[in-house]
Amino acid sequence: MALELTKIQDLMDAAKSGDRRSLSQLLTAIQSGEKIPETTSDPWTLGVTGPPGVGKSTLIGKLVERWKSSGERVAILAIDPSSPITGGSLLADRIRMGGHASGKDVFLRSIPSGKDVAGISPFIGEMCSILSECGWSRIIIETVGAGQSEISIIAFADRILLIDGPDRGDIIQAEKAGLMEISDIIAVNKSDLPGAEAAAREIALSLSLVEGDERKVHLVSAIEGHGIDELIQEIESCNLNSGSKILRMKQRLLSSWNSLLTEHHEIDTLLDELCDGSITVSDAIRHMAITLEFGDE
Ligand SMILES: Nc1nc2c(ncn2[C@@H]2O[C@H](COP(=O)(O)OP(=O)(O)OP(=O)(O)O)[C@@H](O)[C@H]2O)c(=O)[nH]1
Ligand SMILES: [Mg+2]
Repeated sequence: MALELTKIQDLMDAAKSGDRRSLSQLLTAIQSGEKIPETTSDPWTLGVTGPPGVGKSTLIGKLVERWKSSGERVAILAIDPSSPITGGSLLADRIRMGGHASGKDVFLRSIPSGKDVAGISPFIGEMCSILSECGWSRIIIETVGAGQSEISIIAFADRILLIDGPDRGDIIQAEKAGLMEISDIIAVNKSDLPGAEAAAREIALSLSLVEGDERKVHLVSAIEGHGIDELIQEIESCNLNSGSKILRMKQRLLSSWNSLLTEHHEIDTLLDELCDGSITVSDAIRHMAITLEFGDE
């Protein structure tokens, strides 16, 4: 059910003065497609992605610890494709992030996506804006980098950290998913395990083959806390206008465009007509482009 505008405004006011319940309700409203008034805030966002189990949440726990101690307020949006329901995954994420993922300066939201990971992406930008408006100065988006749809989410972050593991399979998976290209910062985690150094060397070698690619590979251990300071320094000084910006913008445009098309009021009719052969795909696209609704614009 749609929330009234005054109710949304009340939630915004309460969330801004620190009420977490109101903030959660606002995020839920955004996720269910409610239109929230635009904000003027400029969110600080970091996407953290990488193959399953490489230590993303553990490493985020370390980043949160450092940022908390320097006075930042950290919000984490953990996109969880394995969980179809809210709640269950939250506890697991908190545990993985360690004791730092709690307290008044941390806000953790698990977003269960089930199979429809790409369906989440249109809302991520808006969620980040609201979080920033409510005083969260560091916003982290964690996705399991397993496929194209996760890229559409992570592209809403202004800087992207790719975490790899010591296994060759992890690196191949990250490359296949196109994560290498879109990432600004690359780290190999689990440096306490054999194989991590070789993995970092291998990635550095493949980057060195691309002219103009100056990214270096950080070797870190989230468990032992090694390499975290250097990694944070690079995250903080990341050039937001690097080569990956155009890829991010392209992804943002594509996901917003996709959601406009899939929410088109005549989509079902057009699909039926495509099925019975009375129109072609080009006809459908032309029709949708002409009749798209762009709100007030
Ligand atoms: N040896 C070692 N193990 C680590 C390190 N970081 C994380 N782990 C372990 O790796 C496992 C997975 O860690 P998570 O932080 O849950 O990894 P993740 O990438 O967030 O996992 P998903 O969200 O399920 O994709 C856990 O058992 C961690 O304890 C590390 O630096 N060294
Ligand atoms: Mg995780």
